Amino acid sequence: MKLPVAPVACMVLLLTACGEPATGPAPAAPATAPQPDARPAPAAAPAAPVETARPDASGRLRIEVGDQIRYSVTRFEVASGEKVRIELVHTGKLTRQAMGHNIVILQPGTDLDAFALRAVMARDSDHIPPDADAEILAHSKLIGGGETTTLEFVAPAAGTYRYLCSFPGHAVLMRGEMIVRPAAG
Ligand SMILES: [Cu+2]
Repeated sequence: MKLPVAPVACMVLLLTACGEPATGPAPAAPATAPQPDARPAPAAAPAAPVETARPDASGRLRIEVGDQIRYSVTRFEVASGEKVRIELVHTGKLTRQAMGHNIVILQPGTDLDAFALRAVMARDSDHIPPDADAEILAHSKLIGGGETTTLEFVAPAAGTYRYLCSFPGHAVLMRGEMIVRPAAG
C-alpha cells in the first residue's frame, strides 16, 4: 500500500522545509525525509548478524540514542516474568522537538508501520496514539539530547515483540525486537 507514505514524508518535511522556498539564496541541499529503503550501507562483507543484548544481573538494559536516527540495541532477549528496566539514554545535543526519541514496545500482531503512521499525528501525546493502549506493551517518555528515561515492566509471555521510536519518520530506521524466552524452570 503506497498511499500512506506521502503524508508521512510530508509531515517530516513540514518539520523542516515543506513549503515553497522563500526568496533569497536557495539552500545547497534540500531537506529530505528518511527514505524507506535507506539502510546503513553494508561493508564489503555481508551484513553482520544483529547482536542480541541481554539485561545485566539486576535486569537493567541500556539503550543509547543520539542525534542520529538509530538505537544502539536493535535486538534483546529477556525471560518471561523477569523484571526489565530499560534505560534509554539520549547522548545527543538536539532537542526533543528536533530529534526526540522514545521506545514503544508493541503487542504481537500489531502492524508496526501502521502504528508509526498513526503516531505521526499524535503530536499532543508525544506521538503515542491515545487510542492505542491495546497495541502497546510498554512505552517510555519522549526525550531529547542529554536526557535519560527509564522504562520498567515485567517481561510478558514468550514470543517476539517489536519496538520502535514513534517520533515522526524515525521508525523507518529505529525499530528492533525483544525476544521473550520461556521462564527458566
Ligand atoms: Cu527517534
